[in-house]
Amino acid sequence: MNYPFSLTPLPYAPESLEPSIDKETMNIHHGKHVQTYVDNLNNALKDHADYHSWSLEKLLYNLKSLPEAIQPAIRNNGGGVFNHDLFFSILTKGGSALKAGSPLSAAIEKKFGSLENLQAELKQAGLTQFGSGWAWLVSDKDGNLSVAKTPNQDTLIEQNLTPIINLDVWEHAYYLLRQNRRPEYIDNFFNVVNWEAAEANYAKHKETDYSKA
Ligand code: MN3
Repeated sequence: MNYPFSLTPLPYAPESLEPSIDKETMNIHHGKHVQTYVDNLNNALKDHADYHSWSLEKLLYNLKSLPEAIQPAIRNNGGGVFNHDLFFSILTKGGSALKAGSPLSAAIEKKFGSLENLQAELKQAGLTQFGSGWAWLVSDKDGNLSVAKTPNQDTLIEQNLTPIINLDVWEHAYYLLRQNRRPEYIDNFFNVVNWEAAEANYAKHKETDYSKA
């Protein structure tokens, strides 16, 4: 995917994550917030034809080599597009189970002891991200997992980490249904995580190299 970027369609109906995440939140989150990131990303690149062939990952990995005038817009809006494409792709109606004995399941047990422990750590990362941002489960090249958090729409692309799942803790992700109750939103998020998609993301950890994006 390169310029002009477009909004990735939701891979399911906006109501399908109910009651964990409501239809109206999904419609506004995807159709308004993410659309705005897409539009602002394209606007920032409009007069910079040199970068029109660059993928989103390449733009984000090489952020510091871009013209200074467009760096903040690419960081915020390019990051916004990347983060949300992942986020919506790792959710599914009713959630899907982590397969016992799978490579991801084994890596989670090795690092966290159990899926419950991992979820507790992700929840803690999401709760302690002050203001807006994201909590992440990521893998390094050797398949070692870790939990991370990023402010705003920052990504972990510059660190060359493979994202497995991410959790949006911006208020726009939950405020309509849950107001200030971020812990309740995070608990509900875990009900709709698509662990099959997470497994597919984990399978890419050896080949992830954003320097070649
Ligand atoms: Mn969001």
